[in-house]
Amino acid sequence: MQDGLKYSLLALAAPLALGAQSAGDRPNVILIYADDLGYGDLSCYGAQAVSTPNVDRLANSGIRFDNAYAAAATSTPSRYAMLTGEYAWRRAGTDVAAGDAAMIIKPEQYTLADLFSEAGYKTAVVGKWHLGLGEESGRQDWNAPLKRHTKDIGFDYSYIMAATADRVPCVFIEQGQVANYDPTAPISVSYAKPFENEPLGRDRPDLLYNLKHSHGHDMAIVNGIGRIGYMKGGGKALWRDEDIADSIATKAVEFIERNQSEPFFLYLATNDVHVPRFPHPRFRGKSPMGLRGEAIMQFDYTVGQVLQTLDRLGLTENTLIILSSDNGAVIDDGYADSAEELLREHKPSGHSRSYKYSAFEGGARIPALVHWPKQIQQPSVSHEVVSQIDWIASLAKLVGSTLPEGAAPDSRDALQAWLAGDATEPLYIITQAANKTLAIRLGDWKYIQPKGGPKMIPWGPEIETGNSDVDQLYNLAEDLGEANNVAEQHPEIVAKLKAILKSEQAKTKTE
Ligand code: NG6
Ligand code: CA
Repeated sequence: MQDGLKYSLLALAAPLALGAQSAGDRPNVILIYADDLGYGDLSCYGAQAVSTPNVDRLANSGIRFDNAYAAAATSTPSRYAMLTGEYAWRRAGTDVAAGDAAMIIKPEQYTLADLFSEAGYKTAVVGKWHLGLGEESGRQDWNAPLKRHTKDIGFDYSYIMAATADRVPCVFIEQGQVANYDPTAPISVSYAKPFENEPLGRDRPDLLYNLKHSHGHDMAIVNGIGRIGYMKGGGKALWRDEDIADSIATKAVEFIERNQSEPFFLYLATNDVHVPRFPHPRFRGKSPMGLRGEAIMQFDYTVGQVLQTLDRLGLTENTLIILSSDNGAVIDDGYADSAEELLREHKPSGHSRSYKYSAFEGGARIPALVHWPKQIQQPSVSHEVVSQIDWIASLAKLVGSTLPEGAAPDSRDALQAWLAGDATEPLYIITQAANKTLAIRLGDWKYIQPKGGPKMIPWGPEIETGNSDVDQLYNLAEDLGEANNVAEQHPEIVAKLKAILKSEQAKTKTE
């Protein structure tokens, strides 16, 4: 089922009247954006070892894409590209961000949130942010309102984690201030040096009572788990990892309830299934895959909370939900959570090669589901090659907006592909691996730029980078697993894809 390239199209919904919706008719839009959820991690994508009934409900009455891509194989560049419509490789400072990074998207940049805000939507981001906060890296005062945050780039409401659950500060930030702030425990954060008298994971394994690290993650200890970066204070504002998903779901549901009578845009970025995987006790022991399987179940539960809320408020019919992930799957990403040992037959990347970080398909090929009962009446599987980079231009068309000059430079209108599952013309898709290697997909062909360097990631996870000294060309229709490099047999296709990449790279303005 997963190598869908070979399957014929299922019945597609009747042609849609796409384009600007009349003002009173505009759908609510919810992006449910998972973290590190792989192509093969959902039952609607063929997973057997875990069941995801709420996500499957979207697939059963929406469009399921089997050739969808994030713009990058890690979080920060992927989210940057998705929210701005500009490839992250065009900009310095868009690699995986520390928890004390300054805001990577500048207030003057146009974002998906600006688009909806200007179109009269109420906008929110709830969950994992990972795009920096404040004006200056390492100089934020976490005990006061942040000088720059999500409201400066179009979000009316926010309840976010600054970076990731494995990076300090381990607190939620609501409307630009630490939520549940505890004045008795002022917060200090550093990525440069430890704080005196604060125990570190590398010295005090005895304090790591919830999860031990397998690589990295040996600095600050919060909730019995080692993190990246140093932190002091926080008190009652510190999150408990087992409650993160519920906090995110609650704030998302409250936002929907508050805005039920006007159009809203919700970017719901879950912490699941990123490390440290430490789901709520009610999921414990429920998956044969252990913590990683339980984190997938918890993700599905969050989706269920959203769907139940929409049903209860009568909003399901005219809410467009796009569910996807920021990058491909990863198994051991730095904590000894038995993900590797308990995997058995489960294939987090489906039949794709490699994982998160990689230039191979496991890096940026992601699940993607689109659900909008009012427009999409019949379920289908779409084989169109689609990318998140095109969301902003496509959604602009949907709400009848014109992007300002220079905004979202890499985003193209692919609304027909995203909402009807069939494209008028095939678009090429560029993806970026963790080492900045670029790959391009056009039709069945995928080309990976030559880049020297190790074949395996040298710093921790056992993952193939996709690096090679020579051109790589794969025919994904015949060889989804990227086993046979056919660059030498098809020099004309290599030349064509190289030329497209070259002209795209030439567009980058030097800062
Ligand atoms: C890596 C982390 C990994 C994860 C990743 C970013 C170590 C050893 N590994 O550096 O655990 O946090 O960065 O993941 O620190 S992402 O999905 O947010 O891009
Ligand atoms: Ca991620």
